[in-house]
Amino acid sequence: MKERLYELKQEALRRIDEAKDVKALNDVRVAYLGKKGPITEVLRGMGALPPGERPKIGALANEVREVIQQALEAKQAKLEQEEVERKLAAEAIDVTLPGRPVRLGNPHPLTRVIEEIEDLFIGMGYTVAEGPEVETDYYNFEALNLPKGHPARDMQDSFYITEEILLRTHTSPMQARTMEKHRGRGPVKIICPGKVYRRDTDDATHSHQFTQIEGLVVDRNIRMSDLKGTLREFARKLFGEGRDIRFRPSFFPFTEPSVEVDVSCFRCEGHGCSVCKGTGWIEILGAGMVHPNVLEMAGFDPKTYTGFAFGMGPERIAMLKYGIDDIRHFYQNDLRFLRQFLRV
Ligand code: FA5
Repeated sequence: MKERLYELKQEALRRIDEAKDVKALNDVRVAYLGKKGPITEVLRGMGALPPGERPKIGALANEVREVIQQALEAKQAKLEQEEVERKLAAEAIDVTLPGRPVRLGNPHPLTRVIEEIEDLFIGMGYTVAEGPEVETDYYNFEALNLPKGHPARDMQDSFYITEEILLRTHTSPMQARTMEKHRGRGPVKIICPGKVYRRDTDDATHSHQFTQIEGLVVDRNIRMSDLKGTLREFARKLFGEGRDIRFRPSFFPFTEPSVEVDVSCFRCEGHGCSVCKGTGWIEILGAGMVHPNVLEMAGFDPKTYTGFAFGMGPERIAMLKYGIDDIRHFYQNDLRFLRQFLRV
């Protein structure tokens, strides 16, 4: 029996030594020290020994069990330590490695132009107002002196949702909405940027969805000269000092008189080039003095109050400013186009 115990000890120590992980070690523990293991079996068979032998064999069996137990614990500690070291090695951070560059997003060129125009007017004391893109026929047309059936409605081909609701065709409904909020009392001084929709066929200069910025000033004694001074200031800040503007007679049902506004060509200084089609002038927006009917419908007394309004298309302005030849570039999200406007 002594030999059997000796053999068991050697065998167990070898298998402990060979165990590659905690699971294998556990298998060895169960195999040698478990209730059905060989050492327990040896102890059970002691009854067959002469009584003088029993204490010696019992002590030896306990000693073997103790040795195996200790070897198991030592190996377990070693395996755990190795595991920690493996993890540390795997998760080590090399602080000398150069960082991965973070690719920053950048404002869309159109957003930049809109923000630039907003800042410019905020600097002149305007506040920014925003209104709904899904608009009622009343605010989009009727409150702007365009009753149902008015032929000038054809100037803006519309996307109707119901007979009374449509996608706004311009930002001018914000004139009526803002004045109504002021309940007949000036001053009103706002700009309103936002998306607008028209059933226009897409081409290099037209889109069915585009943006506009509306401006509205209503107070006592507002004159056409105030409109001209404001727009001249705007043109100089946006296109450079030395720019001039000119008014050409036009027609909008909500302004009287109405004008188209041109800026002197910034490419050729007014001599004539391909940008200004040889005229020396570039059209940038529509404007005029708020029609008395519009003031009245929004609750303002046209005998006391006058006002001016203007509406521009930031896409067209951005195209001029940056020499972009096709409006569709703004909506196609081609990174080759957008990356040309990275802010540095
Ligand atoms: C208007 O929409 C008027 N509401 C502007 C206005 C406001 C006049 C206040 C008087 C007082 P118009 O239809 O011209 O006007 O459009 C204004 C600007 O929107 C144009 O100068 C142009 O820059 C831009 N625009 C018009 N249609 C399109 C289109 N399909 N695609 C891109 N830009 C367009």
